[in-house]
Amino acid sequence: MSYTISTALLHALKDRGADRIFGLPGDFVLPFFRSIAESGILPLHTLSHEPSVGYAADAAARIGSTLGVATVTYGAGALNLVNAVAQAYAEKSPLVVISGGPGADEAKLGLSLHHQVKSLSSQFEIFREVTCAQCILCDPATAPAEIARVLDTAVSLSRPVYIEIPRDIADAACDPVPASVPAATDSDAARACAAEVLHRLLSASSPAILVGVEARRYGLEEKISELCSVLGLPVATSFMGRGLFAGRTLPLLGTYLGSAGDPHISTVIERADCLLMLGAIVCDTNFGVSGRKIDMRAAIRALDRSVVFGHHLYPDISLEALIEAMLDIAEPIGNPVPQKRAEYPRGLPDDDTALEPSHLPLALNDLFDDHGPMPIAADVGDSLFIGLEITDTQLIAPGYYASMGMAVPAGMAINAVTGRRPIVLVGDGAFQMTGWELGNCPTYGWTPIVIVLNNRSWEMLRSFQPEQRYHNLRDWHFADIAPSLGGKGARVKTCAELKHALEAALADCSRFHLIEVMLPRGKTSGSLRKFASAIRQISVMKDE
Ligand code: S1T
Ligand code: MG
Repeated sequence: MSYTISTALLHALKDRGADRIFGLPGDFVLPFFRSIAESGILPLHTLSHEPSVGYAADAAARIGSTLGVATVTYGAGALNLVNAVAQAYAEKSPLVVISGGPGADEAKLGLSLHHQVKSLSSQFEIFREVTCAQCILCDPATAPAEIARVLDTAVSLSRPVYIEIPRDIADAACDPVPASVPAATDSDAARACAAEVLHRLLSASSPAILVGVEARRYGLEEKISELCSVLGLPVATSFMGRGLFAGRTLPLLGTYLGSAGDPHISTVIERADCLLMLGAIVCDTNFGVSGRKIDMRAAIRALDRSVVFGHHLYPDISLEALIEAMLDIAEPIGNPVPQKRAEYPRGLPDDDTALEPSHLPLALNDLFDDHGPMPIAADVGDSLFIGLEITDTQLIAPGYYASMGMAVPAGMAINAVTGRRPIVLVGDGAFQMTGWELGNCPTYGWTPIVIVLNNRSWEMLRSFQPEQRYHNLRDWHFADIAPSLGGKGARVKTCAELKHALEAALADCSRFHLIEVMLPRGKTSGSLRKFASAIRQISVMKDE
């Protein structure tokens, strides 16, 4: 079989688990797009704006625990992607950015090219800051090794990478890309580390386990649930790790969110005298909103291929190697106390009660009880917090970096990857950013159920700063635009209307449904209220 740089790259992506490409073409990347379409190696989904391409590819990576791929043109296209890639970097999603680039002869002309910023390498420099490995494929002889190096780094570090293909080289003949080589872990070191971790857990009087996103990124949910079941210790997920273990038998307490979350879970995690943190990103939304704070000196942190406790550091131990080594020697620790699982509110009134944010979890928990759980994509704003009050299910949400606009493209990606209809929870402000992308659903047969929480407000910001009028938004009547985008819209104001709109959406799998839920300004879910007051308390403490 003969390869070009483009087809060698496409095969390498597929061999490493990528199953589709999201993109938006431009002249610098047209040769690569032609190869995508004509080779048929991976399916291509085009969207309408690059931020959405980035969010969708990132979500595909998250939901499939594999590489996501975003393909864009040089300059105007790629720079439009930077924020989405930054989010993927911060939240550890292995997003492969493929950008077209100027050809060698064009670069030699000495003229400024269209889409060029300061210099031809400005774009490369910008992406260096938001990716963990980069290359420009300027030589067919070195391209296969460069592609392997960059893609394998994305897989092993679970972070975005950048590949630029000069447009005059996309069709050049080259060798196939070497097969991936799993990053090596020293198994003796992993065993020694596992023994020390278990010894510390055994010697503690109230140990606990907190699991974060790396469990999903590295496809370790199964093994971690097995380990947790053997150990019999209380287990919670971080905010970012919410949705982990959905549908498994693991006795999970729920999601830890400091003083903004369930007080029982906060007590267990904050009072632990040895907290095993498995793949949890240490950030303010994960850990900062807490009055008491976790004692990091007594914690064991396995993250970013290293394990740290106290002043000890075991470098180069992947989470997988640690978990496997622990599973080999783990035994039950003490007599686990019966664990109290988080309980979620149910029972939406079937009457004309005016809708408030607290009704959304009732409606969705009832729906999932009746029809089984569905995956959820939640945007920033109250949607993120309403998501915390819904039964554990697969969830894609940018809980840390918190860029608005992800949920609609992420919901479309969930639909593409899993073939299941997702629920998208999105505020009116966030919907204004990327809601138009729904117009691409009919092309690919995607049928998400999109719930737009229309409070005519940037309500989350209002909860930090109540007095300002610039948080007010106009009423855009989002349900009315659904038919022209190829979907069905319903605008609901009462509990009964919401219930019936959800049932109607579920019964009609032929198109996307947009349910515009009218909510009052000045009201939020209980979870956002607690989060905002925890944040306010922390800033008061800092001021004092
Ligand atoms: N721009 C982007 C891309 N992401 C952001 N997170 C922000 C700005 C700041 C921001 C928030 S929350 C919020 C903004 C503008 C308002 C969200 O409004 P809406 O989607 O209507 O949801 P709700 O009314 O439920 O709050 C955060 C805190 O960073
Ligand atoms: Mg709003």
